[in-house]
Amino acid sequence: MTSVATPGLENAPTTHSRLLAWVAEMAELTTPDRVVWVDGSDEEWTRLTEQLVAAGTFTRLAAKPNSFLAQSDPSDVARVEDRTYICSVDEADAGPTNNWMDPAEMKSVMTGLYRGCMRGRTMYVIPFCMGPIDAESPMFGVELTDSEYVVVSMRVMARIGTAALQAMGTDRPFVPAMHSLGAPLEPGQADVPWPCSTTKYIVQFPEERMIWSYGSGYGGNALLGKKCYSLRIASVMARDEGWLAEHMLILKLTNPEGAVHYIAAAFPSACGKTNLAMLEPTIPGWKVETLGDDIAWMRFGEDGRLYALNPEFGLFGVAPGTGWDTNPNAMRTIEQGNSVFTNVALTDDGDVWWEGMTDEPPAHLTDWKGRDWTPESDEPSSHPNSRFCTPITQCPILAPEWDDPKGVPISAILFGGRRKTTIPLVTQARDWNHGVFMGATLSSETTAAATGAVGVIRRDPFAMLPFIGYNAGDYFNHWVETGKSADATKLPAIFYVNWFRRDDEGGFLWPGFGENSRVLKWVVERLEGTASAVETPVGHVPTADSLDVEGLGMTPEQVEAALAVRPEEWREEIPQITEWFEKFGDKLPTTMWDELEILRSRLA
Ligand code: SAT
Ligand code: MN
Repeated sequence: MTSVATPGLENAPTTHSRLLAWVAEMAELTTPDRVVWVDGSDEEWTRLTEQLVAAGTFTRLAAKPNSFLAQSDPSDVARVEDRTYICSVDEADAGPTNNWMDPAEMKSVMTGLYRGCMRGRTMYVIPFCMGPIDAESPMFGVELTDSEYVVVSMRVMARIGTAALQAMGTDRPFVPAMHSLGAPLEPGQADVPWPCSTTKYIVQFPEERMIWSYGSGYGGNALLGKKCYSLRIASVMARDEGWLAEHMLILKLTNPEGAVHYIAAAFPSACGKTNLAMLEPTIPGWKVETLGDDIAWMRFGEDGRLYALNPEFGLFGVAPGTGWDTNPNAMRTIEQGNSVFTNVALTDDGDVWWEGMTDEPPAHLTDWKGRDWTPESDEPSSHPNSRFCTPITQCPILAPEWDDPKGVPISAILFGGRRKTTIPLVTQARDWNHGVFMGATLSSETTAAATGAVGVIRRDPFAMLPFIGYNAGDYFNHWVETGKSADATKLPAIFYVNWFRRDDEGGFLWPGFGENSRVLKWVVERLEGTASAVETPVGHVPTADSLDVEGLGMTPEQVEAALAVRPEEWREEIPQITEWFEKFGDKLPTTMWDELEILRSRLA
């Protein structure tokens, strides 16, 4: 315990001894002025949001109930993948796709940074649970943070506070998740609206199931229940325990006859997961309901099927491009308020606006950097990775079973990326291993969700490149083994989709958004054995007449171009895939080389 007791440390609302010892240890290291145990109540939300308004971090929106705009430091706007580490004991366990440092060395570096880093600030203790608290084995975590923005955002994104703390009892395991902005305040020093540090570390210790984050207040770097726990740490737990932690949306699709299928889909950040999860079908009689838009935990049920659960409680969606035309259900979700918007523009009547929300921009805005903005301005009003953070329970098409601790049985898994060429609109894998090959070789043009160049093609296996908490070769093998352990007739069918293919003039070949329901329809009809397909070297692609394009106004040539498998384009992929696979050495399952050989010979 601290020698001079930190206020708030003594009267903790728990007797969980490991938790108490850890909080005391971290308070002693970081020396906050006080410790506050977060209860998750409305009163606490009101107090903290008022504090954030007073600090200049938040602007209260006059036009949306209980909603706020945050403008971050312009340098702290996205995940920092080059500062993200998997500190496994053995470097080989981090693999070629993660940054690695020896855990003892990392702890020594970060202990130096953490020493005194909460001076002049409050340390908040946020007990949380990813997934329902009434699950058989609830997945607890506790985040320590000196950021009120993080506390408020975590309340939207996860089940936090007293209910989680009580369920942890006196001794249940939890993931310790330590976070600091790295911006201590000296006595009398004025604070800035968005404190952060130029030094940033986002660190996972997989063996200890522990997270240490420093220097950033932005979403994926600071809301530690999300990517750090629910993907990086959970993927390690999943490997050890025989389940899957994936970067996937979950949706429920009901056909005109009333038959229900649940679909999970993996796309890289900022490639339309939220839009697909909330899609409004354009084809009559079909219905989509939402269960999750970012993360799926999948376990086998007693019936041998794979069941998916969304561990989150809110949506942290990309704002630009979200509008009444493209995603009306997201608009209806945020309209109800209770939301935090980060790095979007402010309208003169106290509402938010961003590119793509409406066809016509308002005549005047305050942009995300706080400057006057008009349609003539050179820069967009909102940062391309600006976000809305909103309760999922406000989604008007939320499926009632979304928080069933059992999850929902998955019929199909889609993988997708953003590719201008080569990848057809939709392809069905021949079998599980071929589907794993599709996932392992998934590629996409980079987006603004991470700092760095935008539009560069990179391999993003299973859309998990920045989120696999261990060696990606072992991760591919875990997928292969998952297939082997299961009854093949009960496994989800796997598909590869690409909404982003372009024609020679650079225009999109497929209209996307609500029209993607036509692809979902084909997927379901494949499951039911009623849609036909052509067998191509890369898998089963719809025959021209099996994809419902009625009323779309596409010419047969356009449909053909969207579905085309061009051997010359695929032959260019082979050396790239070979080079990609070689990175993993003997960690790559031989079945992946076998699949590549099948592709090569089918193309010959
Ligand atoms: O920034 S987050 O990691 O929360 C969102 C994303 O990149 O998918
Ligand atoms: Mn994501």
